[in-house]
Amino acid sequence: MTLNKTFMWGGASAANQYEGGYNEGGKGLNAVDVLTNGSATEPRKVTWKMPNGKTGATDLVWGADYFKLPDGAIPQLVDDYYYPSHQGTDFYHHYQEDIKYMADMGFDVFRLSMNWSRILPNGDDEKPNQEGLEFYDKVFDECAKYGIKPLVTLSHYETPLSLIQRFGGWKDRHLIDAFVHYADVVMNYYKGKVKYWLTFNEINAMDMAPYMGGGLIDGSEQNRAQGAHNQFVASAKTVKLAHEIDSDNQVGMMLAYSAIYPYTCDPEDQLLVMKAKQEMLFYSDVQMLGYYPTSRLKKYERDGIKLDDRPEDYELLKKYPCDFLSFSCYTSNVVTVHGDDAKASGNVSAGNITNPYLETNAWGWATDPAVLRLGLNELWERYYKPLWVVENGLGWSDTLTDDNKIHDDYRIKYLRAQINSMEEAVTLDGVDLMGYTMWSAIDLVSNGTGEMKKRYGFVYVDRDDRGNGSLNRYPKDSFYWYKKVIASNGKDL
Ligand code: BGP
Repeated sequence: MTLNKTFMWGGASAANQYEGGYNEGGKGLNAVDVLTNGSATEPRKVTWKMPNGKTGATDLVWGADYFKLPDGAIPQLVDDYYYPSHQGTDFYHHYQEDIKYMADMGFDVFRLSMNWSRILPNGDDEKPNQEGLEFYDKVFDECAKYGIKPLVTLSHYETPLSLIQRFGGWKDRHLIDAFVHYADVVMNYYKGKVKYWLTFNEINAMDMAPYMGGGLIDGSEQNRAQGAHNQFVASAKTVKLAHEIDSDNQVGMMLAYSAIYPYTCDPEDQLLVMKAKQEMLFYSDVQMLGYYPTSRLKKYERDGIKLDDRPEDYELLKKYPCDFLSFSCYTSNVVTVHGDDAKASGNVSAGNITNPYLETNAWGWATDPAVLRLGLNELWERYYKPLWVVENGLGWSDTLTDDNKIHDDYRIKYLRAQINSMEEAVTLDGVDLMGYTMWSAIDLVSNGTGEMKKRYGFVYVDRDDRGNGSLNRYPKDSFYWYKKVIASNGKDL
């Protein structure tokens, strides 16, 4: 298998899970800063306060199609709760050490997100926070020292809390202007240092977790539709701006991709697959093709959804699609109308249909060796625009041995199959693939649960689910394996 010489290998992260320093250097709070930790079986919660002083916390359930805080509840920090994002795994104070580890593995690229509220503490401040700008400047200089290119996500679930408190999140068009102003500030400040940008992490999270994806405190279908529309317009304006600021800039969209299989060959199961794909690919259709797919317009018509839109929105969408499509891909999912049969055959876990041909991890995620080839082909043949795998990895509860080693052969096995599948899409099918950033470069807290025990990194961080630990770093066995993979440009798996 041969990948192009320009193929970029690396690893990924997100500020809200990794950075910490949540109240340092003038940073404002973001959406995730008011999320408690959960567990494999217990959801994370959004904490809030009522005008009368009453406080509480509401479940944040992934996959729920409706999420709403009690009337009048405003998300904010509340005493007596533990918030995993506040410390993350402390990249804020460990960035030099961590980037050195990345350099040792031979990274070409490091994907990180910028904490919007570190730059603009309230999300829409006219003047940026200089200390925040300087922090990322040091990070990019450190990357440059080793020839590592940054891939920057502008918003990875880090909607500034103040925008949520004042506007109810992305349902308000004010957020379009706030976001474009933020993009303008950072793209000018880091001109020449950052060339690859992503707008919204997993933009379809708007449907899957509206608080996380859209800062929505009321995740009704109407608000999700408006939130998505506003993000599309913000994305198009950002593409325009990025190209004006520096013709070298490339802006990608980011989709949460999963392959979807029918449990049986019953045509009804095929229709479920089709509908699930329409839900997911609506987001990439708008940003890569420049228009709404008719299936979504019909759905809005049926459901009585009315968008607060302008004719110029659609001109922008058409004129400024994204330069490339990046996506996360961990697993495949199964759908069926024959839930009872699946149950009787033992193919249901935690309410989801499981695939009898695949193994799952402790969180019920199937490890699917074909998923990247399938996904890459599907997205390539739909858009014929460059692709980038920006998240793929295995969450596992690693054990640190007495001599500070982590023998994560299960992760190596998973990644070997994934990279092989990805390389087949390139070499056998001709997919144009820019790079691969494994999730995650260094251990960080889980997005879905806030747990620390669901680890993904090549480097172990000594920190537990309640934030105890030395924060010392230890390379895992997969660290040395990945170094070989990169050195051989994917040949030595
Ligand atoms: C994606 C997110 C990441 C990341 C990953 C793994 O949805 O973009 O932020 O965390 O999933 O998920 P988890 O941490 O829940 O295992």
